Amino acid sequence: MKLVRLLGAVACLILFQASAMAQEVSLRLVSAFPENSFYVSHLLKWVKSVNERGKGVLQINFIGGPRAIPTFEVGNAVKTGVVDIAMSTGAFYTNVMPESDMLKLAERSVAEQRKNGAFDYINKVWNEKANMQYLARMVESQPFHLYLNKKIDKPDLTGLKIRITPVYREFFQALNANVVTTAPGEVYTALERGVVDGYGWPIGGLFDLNWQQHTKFRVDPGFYDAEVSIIVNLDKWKSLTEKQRELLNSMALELEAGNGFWKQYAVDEEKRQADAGIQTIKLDGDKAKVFVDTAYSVAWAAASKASPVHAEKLKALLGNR
Ligand code: 173
Repeated sequence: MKLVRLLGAVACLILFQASAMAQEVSLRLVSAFPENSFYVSHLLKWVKSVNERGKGVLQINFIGGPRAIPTFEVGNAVKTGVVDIAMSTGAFYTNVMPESDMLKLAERSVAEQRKNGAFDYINKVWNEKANMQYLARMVESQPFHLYLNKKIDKPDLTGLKIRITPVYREFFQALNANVVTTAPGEVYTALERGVVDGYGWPIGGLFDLNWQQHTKFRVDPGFYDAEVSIIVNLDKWKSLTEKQRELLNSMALELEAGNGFWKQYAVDEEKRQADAGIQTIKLDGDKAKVFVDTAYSVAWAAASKASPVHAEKLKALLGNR
């Protein structure tokens, strides 16, 4: 009799475990940024807490960086469900929709975007055009800069070849640059071989891939705001239970609540660049204003041309000029 009871208990336990496991979903995550970038370490800290909090509910399984899915293919991989979830920036998936690159133009924090309807509007567009749920913006307060190996004394890049992504295209072309698009993973070699005279990148992260070894100047001021976000395949998102979606949403808010971190990171990285011997080319006063105004005006003009209705709406919701 005792044995029967024991067997019964064991059977119950197995059934209970099996049903708990059946409810736990595992999401496949990739990063469009290289695995050794700081963004990925930041992401993996978050994944760790999701997995701790999500025991029996939801787990995230990090597959890898661009070696798993090349940088500019990550957007399509999320759209089609080849992967469930990704960390990327809009500039890497303009091949999915042109609107993706507009988030760099945000002059309001993601906390404000959640309050004023921008976040919902982004999700409407991302749902409809990219089959994606826009889960969280995990990088803010990281202006982009132009980095150079040749000295300039005015904002004119005539005769210079500059590495870009869609982030910088219109702006650097407006400054007369010749441009070449590459993923972050190819910048080091392009610099080392002298294929490019400079590149666009945010204030932070140069050291992750050793670009400081081949960087002489940073042009100030910076412009726009680097956007790095977490996107989820919409079919996968819809297939989740209420509890699983709630977990991801609350973890997204927790991640964004830590975004103040990036302000100090910007200060630290600026100092680190100076310590590494990177000199600043500082455009002052009017020149600085024209530089930044041009950056925004050419980018919004390109956005309006590519997607007039969404650009106008996003400009009203994200912009501040
Ligand atoms: O320069 C880039 O590769 C780029 O577009 C980007 C966007 C956001 C953060 C870092 C880089």
